[in-house]
Amino acid sequence: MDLLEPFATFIGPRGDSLESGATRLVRRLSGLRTVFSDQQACAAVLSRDDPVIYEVLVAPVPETEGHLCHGVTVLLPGRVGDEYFMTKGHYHRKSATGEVYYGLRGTGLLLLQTRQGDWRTIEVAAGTVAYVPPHWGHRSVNTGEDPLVLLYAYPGDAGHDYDTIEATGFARLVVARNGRPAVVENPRFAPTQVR
Ligand code: M6P
Ligand code: ZN
Repeated sequence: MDLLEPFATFIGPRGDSLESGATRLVRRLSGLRTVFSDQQACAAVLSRDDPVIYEVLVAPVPETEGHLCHGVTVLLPGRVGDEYFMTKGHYHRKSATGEVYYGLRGTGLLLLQTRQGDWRTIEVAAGTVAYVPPHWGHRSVNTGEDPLVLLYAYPGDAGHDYDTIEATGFARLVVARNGRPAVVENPRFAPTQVR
């Protein structure tokens, strides 16, 4: 039996420093071009700058069955056109696996959807414990003025399926309307055909 040494990671008061060998993934707008619906607005921002949209601090956990992958996402405030900053979003490669989020700071929405196009939102703020059940694709959206900081945990063998979201998009967009977040239909959404 392979025993992993128990460990803890330190999360600072701003939720932005996970130590103990955590890996930091930095996602900039240039790597998220297909995520935002307003391509003109995206190009306009990129002509000036390549802003960080979010960072994921990943605790050093093997991505295998039995483990619990966990870490912290720091999603910055901002918009591309009317659309709030958000994560790429994914289903789990092993679809029948869930995920838990715990809100540490900021405000936002979790956007959830099935492959058939059913969708839900969950409001998240400091103290929210949100559950993503198996089979639901998920994306985090920062609708506030501060970084949205979320702790997450999911089964080690879940894996990330980004291809489906790349192909279909999300059923709903989260946009600013009169300065407030609104969840609107995505005209380009193409749900996966049920085989
Ligand atoms: C959450 C978790 C991570 C994920 C991160 C960013 O914190 O689900 O596994 O990597 O969000 O989301 P994405 O990978 O979809 O860009
Ligand atoms: Zn996930």
